[in-house]
Amino acid sequence: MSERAACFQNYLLMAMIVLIVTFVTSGKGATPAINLDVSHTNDPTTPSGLLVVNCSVDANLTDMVTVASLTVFGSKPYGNQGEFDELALVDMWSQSPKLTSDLEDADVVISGKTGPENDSHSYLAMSWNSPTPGYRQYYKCVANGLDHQRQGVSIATTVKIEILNGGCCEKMDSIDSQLREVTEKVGNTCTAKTAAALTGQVKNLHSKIEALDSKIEGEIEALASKLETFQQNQNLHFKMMAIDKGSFDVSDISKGRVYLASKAQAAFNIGAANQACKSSGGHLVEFDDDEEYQFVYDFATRTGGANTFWTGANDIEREGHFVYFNSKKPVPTLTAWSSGQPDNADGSEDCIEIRLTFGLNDWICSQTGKFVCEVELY
Ligand SMILES: *[C@@H]1O[C@H](CO)[C@@H](O)[C@H](O)[C@H]1NC(C)=O
Ligand SMILES: *[C@@H]1O[C@H](CO)[C@@H](O)[C@H](O)[C@H]1NC(C)=O
Ligand SMILES: *[C@@H]1O[C@H](CO)[C@@H](O)[C@H](O)[C@H]1NC(C)=O
Ligand SMILES: [Ca+2]
Ligand SMILES: [Ca+2]
Repeated sequence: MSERAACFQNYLLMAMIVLIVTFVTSGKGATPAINLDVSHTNDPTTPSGLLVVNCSVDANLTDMVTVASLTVFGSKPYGNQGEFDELALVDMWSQSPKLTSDLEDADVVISGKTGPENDSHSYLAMSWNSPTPGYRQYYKCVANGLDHQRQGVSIATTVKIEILNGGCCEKMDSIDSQLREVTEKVGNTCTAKTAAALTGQVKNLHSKIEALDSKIEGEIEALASKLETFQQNQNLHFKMMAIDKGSFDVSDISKGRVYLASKAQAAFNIGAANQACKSSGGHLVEFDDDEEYQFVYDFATRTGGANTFWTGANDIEREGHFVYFNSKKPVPTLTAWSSGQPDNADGSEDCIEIRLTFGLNDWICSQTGKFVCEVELY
């Protein structure tokens, strides 16, 4: 037994009769009186790894007013919690922390102190680099001292250090990359599914819109044609309204036109007749072709009341060159001419009549007859 140990034993024997041994476990109570901090880098066994074991006592929180000694133990390499080696010690007499066993050739930095009485900052700290792979899993700290009655008190705490094999960082990296892989897979699946669903919905919408479009187009076309018909009808209505029915007999509608035959027979005045036609929304008749001539001839025949029905065709301006009075357009070649006509008989036949008993003929412009107008309804 060393001189120091013997001294401490005497001190204890003098101070107390019963040695009360109390184990205070770390984490019990709000603030533990004895703290064993074991801090380390993720893997202290790596060459750059650092392990720090620090035991401290806050005397204010315990009955132990005097901390006589602090001892740190480590479980045996690969050993159980119950098998400890004493590693370091500090006591109130020497005040110089010491390693008490060989730590696998580790370069240990040790610090610490105890007391004086009522000092709340007793501690014993050890730190060293890269513990050997068979590092100690458990560390224990024991504080021996005296309480207010100068009775011997002992408190202790034990901690286990948890280090992932192969290094925490590598494990974390591996888990991280696995997570990322899963996330990507889930993400891709979700995206692909969502995209397919969305594409389907968009296509669906497209075809619905197209269907609607063509429906609307059809409806618009139908409406447009209805409107056109309506406008035509309205136009027709107005034009029919504008015809002086007291002065004219009105034909059926043919190709959007009606023909008017003056009710009165009178000496023909081509200008006045055209003006009368204009008053009813038209002009002296102008045949575009034989078909139109035929329609008017039939109308005149039905109307009757005269043999002569005057037209807008004449060669007043230039003999033999027939034009229409209103439009000045040349009269097209017609096969409807009565045989031998136009003949400009006596050199004075410059207006064209429909003679019911003879056919299309040039005759003297001032002769008595009815005249025929043409009204374009639409
Ligand atoms: C150990 O703990 C004491 C008290 O908390 C502190 O003063 C000291 O700096 C610590 N030592 C190390 C190496 O952490
Ligand atoms: C411990 O108690 C002493 C005396 O009452 C006081 O001065 C000191 O601040 C206390 N320490 C702590 C950490 O509470
Ligand atoms: C330590 O504290 C106790 C109780 O508070 C007191 O009786 C004693 O005198 C103190 N000792 C010193 C050295 O201050
Ligand atoms: Ca003539
Ligand atoms: Ca003639």
